[in-house]
Amino acid sequence: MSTDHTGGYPPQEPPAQMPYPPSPPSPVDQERPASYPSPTYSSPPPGPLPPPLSPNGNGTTPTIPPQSVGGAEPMSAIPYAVAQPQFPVNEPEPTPIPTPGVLSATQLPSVRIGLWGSSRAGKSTYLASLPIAGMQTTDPNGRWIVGGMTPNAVEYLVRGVDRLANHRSFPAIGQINESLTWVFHGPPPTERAGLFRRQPADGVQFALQLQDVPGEFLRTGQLSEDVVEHFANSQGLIYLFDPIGDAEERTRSFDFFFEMLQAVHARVREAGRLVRNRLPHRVAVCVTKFDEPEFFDAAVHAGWVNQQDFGSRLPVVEEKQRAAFFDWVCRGYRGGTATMICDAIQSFFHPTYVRYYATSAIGFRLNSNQVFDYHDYRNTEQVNNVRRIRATPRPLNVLEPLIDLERRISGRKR
Ligand SMILES: Nc1nc2c(ncn2[C@@H]2O[C@H](COP(=O)(O)OP(=O)(O)OP(=O)(O)O)[C@@H](O)[C@H]2O)c(=O)[nH]1
Ligand SMILES: [Mg+2]
Repeated sequence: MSTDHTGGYPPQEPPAQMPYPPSPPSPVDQERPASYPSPTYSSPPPGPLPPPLSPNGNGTTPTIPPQSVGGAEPMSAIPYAVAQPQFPVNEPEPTPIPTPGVLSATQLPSVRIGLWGSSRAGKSTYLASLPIAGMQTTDPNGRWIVGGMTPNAVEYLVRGVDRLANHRSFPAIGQINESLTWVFHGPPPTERAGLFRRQPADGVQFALQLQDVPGEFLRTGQLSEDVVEHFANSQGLIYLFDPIGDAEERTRSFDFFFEMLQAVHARVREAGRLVRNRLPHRVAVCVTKFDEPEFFDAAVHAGWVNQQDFGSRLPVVEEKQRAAFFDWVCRGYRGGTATMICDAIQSFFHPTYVRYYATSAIGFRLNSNQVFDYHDYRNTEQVNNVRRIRATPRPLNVLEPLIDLERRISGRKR
């Protein structure tokens, strides 16, 4: 297949491309190109720079190594120390209960969302982590419950949660192309609960149709009509972008993605549903495996990661910087064909329809006080040559992209 995948193909009016910076952005040296907004810090930036790290595998040189913070747990701010809250020690880590049974929801508004990602990008783990994320929601108005609408969908959920939370293992390699309808029950919208505090506010409910298509099914030349149809008829798309995959996989990944976009674009055009020559879908682009040290450290060094100063003090990429963060992941971190994925997303979809997230289905390992520790946050381990999850999964930015997609599609404000 030709590598020139973009030449001359619609959609027209491609948006201006961000110039690729020669080096990753740094909040310290202030040399970040204008196209990369400087990350903001909730605390003072680090002091004198330690010696630079050696270049990472993709040719970029991290400029801001984290400071080494000595002492007892929790250590480790990113990359500066913030006053540590006191927590009771020796708290056992709670295991979430499995998801509830079949829910009757025939009258629910239904939103169809396609889930796309290259082979091994983390699609099945993402789906399995959704009910866990729902149970762990910290929304003061209540939690989200994710349930299946068919026995198949329930079985998929229960199996996935059991594997992830109880057995701490990742989903088996996908074999079948599963179509799932799930119901999401959420707390009432914040504004309403605030404005009409004395009235019993209704919770939010919607049904979501998703398809867990194993990467093998998405390979060039194997794109089935059903899959194209599913994506063409979806109102939203979740694109899981794996920052880790090997070079060969990267190239194939772009080939699959581009082939799918072309096929879906043609189908939507035939149906007369293009919006100013672009696809009408709302899109959530999730950079997966944010917890993976190889990638997370590079993002920290490049200055994209802040740390919350409350609760578990989790790492965050600030909302207004997420588009630039994704641009950096594609062009600055991965490079090669990944840059074309960025271009394709910006060309096929309306930029205002696309939002970006730093996602982890398993989250970071927290210390025994449930606080993030920069010196020991890896949440995977090898046991008898099998990759396992080290601590209770704490999904990060898993439910948020979906809820936000549904809101944007249904036109609800919250
Ligand atoms: N560190 C980390 N690794 C992850 C995460 N999610 C998935 N992985 C790793 O990625 C592998 C593939 O994840 P899957 O969820 O099976 O990926 P998939 O996209 O469903 O794969 P196919 O169905 O084969 O296309 C897992 O076995 C894990 O090793 C995550 O959140 N963090
Ligand atoms: Mg899978």
